[in-house]
Amino acid sequence: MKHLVIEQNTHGRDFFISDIHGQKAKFERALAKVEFSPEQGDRLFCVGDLIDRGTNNLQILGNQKHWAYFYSIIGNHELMLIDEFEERPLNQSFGIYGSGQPTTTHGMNGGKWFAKLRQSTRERVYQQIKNLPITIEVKTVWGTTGLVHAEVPLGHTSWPSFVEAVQTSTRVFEQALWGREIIRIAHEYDARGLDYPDTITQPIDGVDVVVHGHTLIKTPKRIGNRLYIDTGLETGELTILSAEAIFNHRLYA
Ligand SMILES: [Mn+2]
Repeated sequence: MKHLVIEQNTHGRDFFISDIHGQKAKFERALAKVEFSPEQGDRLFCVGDLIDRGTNNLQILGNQKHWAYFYSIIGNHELMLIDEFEERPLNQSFGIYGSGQPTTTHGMNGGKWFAKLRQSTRERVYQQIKNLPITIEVKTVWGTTGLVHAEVPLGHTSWPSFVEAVQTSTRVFEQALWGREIIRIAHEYDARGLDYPDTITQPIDGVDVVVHGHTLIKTPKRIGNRLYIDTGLETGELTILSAEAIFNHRLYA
């Protein structure tokens, strides 16, 4: 899977969102809140998990595919879909042909909609998702933003080395898409009212901010230069942050 470097936006604004999970109404409310305008050059970056749980998966995927400047990286839900498709490239045992066979990991995690699609649609969705990058780097006037779905694993303190390790190490790849170690440590320290240890606040070099989704939180949460923005289920609304807001620290403490 690719790593993508996106140069500075010379026309409009850049926005970051995560874990849309097929929820069209929430997605549209988030865009309306910031008056998102692709016509004026605004760009949108999703930190993975476009799909599953909601009922508008194909529509969100269609938006990602056809809108100008709607980028997304891959999340663990996209990864589960890829695994499901590659294991069973034909959908004979699912959906309208369903025969009570055991479901897949993807199916158990909000992904049953995929098995119900006709085969040509499944192939199209698979191709789109398989082509999503795993990491994106977005240059902005204020600094560089790195995007990866779940986390940069503990002990990785250089963005360029991490980006390379994701490509070469299965373990790092899986942690990058599924990991919750850093935020779990932060929650433990929060619960005890203690300052975070250096192991998790040590900045990741070679990038100014790293944006993550994946782990549900009440409000956007910063740990060192890692920023977690998945508020989609806790508050019922998706968080959408502009690059300007992120770098000026206006929307998170
Ligand atoms: Mn996730």
